[in-house]
Amino acid sequence: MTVIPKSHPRYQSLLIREKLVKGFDAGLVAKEGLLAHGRGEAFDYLLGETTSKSAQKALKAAAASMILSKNPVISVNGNVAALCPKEIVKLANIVQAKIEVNLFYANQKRKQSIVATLKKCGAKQVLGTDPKSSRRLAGIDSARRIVDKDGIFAADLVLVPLEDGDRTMALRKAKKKIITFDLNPLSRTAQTAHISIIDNVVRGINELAQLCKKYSTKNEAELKKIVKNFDNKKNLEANILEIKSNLNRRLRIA
Ligand code: PTJ
Repeated sequence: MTVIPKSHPRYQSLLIREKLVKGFDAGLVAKEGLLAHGRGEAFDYLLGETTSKSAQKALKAAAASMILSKNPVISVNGNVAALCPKEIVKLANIVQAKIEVNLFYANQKRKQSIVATLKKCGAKQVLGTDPKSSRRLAGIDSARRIVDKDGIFAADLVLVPLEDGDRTMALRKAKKKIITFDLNPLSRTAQTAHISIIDNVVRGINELAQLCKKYSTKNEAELKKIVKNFDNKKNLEANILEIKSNLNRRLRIA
C-alpha cells in the first residue's frame, strides 16, 4: 500500500484517491468508477476543494427535505461504498432512511461486497439484492432501472450521490424528490435533480448528517420554508460563478 506523507500539499486529495483504489481492490468499485472519480477530482480542483456557499445552501435544503420526507431512500453505488460507508449508515439512522444498493455497471458479486461493507458499518438492512423484490423504473434502459419495491420504488425522496443523468430523469418522472451530490454543476444529473449539492461527497455527507440532526427539532413550517426558499437552477448558476471567481483569482496570482 502506498504511504502518503502528511506533509504532501495534496494529502487530502491523495487520501481520497487511495480510498477509491482500495475500494477497487476490495471489489466494491467498478473500473469505470475510477474514471468517474478522476472527473470529479478535476471539478473539485476548480471548486477550490472546499464546501462552497452555494453547496452550504443546497445542504440546508437537502437536510430539511430529508427530515420532511415520509419515506427517504439512500441509493449507494460502488464509489460511495468505497468513499463514505460509515457516513451513509449514520445519515440513514438520523433520518430513518432505507439504504439500497443500485449499480450502473450491474454485477451481483460487487453488490454483495457493497452490502457486506455497509453491514460492517452498522447497517441493519440493505435493499437491492433480492430478485423477488425487484421492480422496473419506466423510461430507462440501464441496469439502474431495477429497483426494490420496498426501497426506491416506494420512496418519496431519493438521495442519489454520483448518479447518471438517465436515472435522475426517470426518478423525477416517477415523481420522486431527487437530491444528488455531484462535483460537476454542468452534469445532466446536477441539472435535473431537485437539489444538487455541488461538493465532494466525502466532505458534504458529514455536513448533511449534522444538519439533519440539527433540523430534526425544527417544526414542519420552518423546514418547509427552507425548502421553498431554495432554487436549484439559481444555486447552480451561483456555483458556476464561484468556479469562475476561483479561476479569476488564480489569473491574478499568475
Ligand atoms: O458503481 P456503479 O456501477 O453504480 O458506477 C458508479 C459510477 C460513478 C461509475 C457511475 O454512476 C458513473 O459512470 O457515473 P458518471 O456518469 O461518470 O457520473 C459521476 C459524477 O459524479 C460525475 O459528474 C463526477 O464529476 C461526479 N463525482 C465523481 N466523484 C465524486 C463526484 N461527485 C461528488 N463527490 C465525488 N467524490
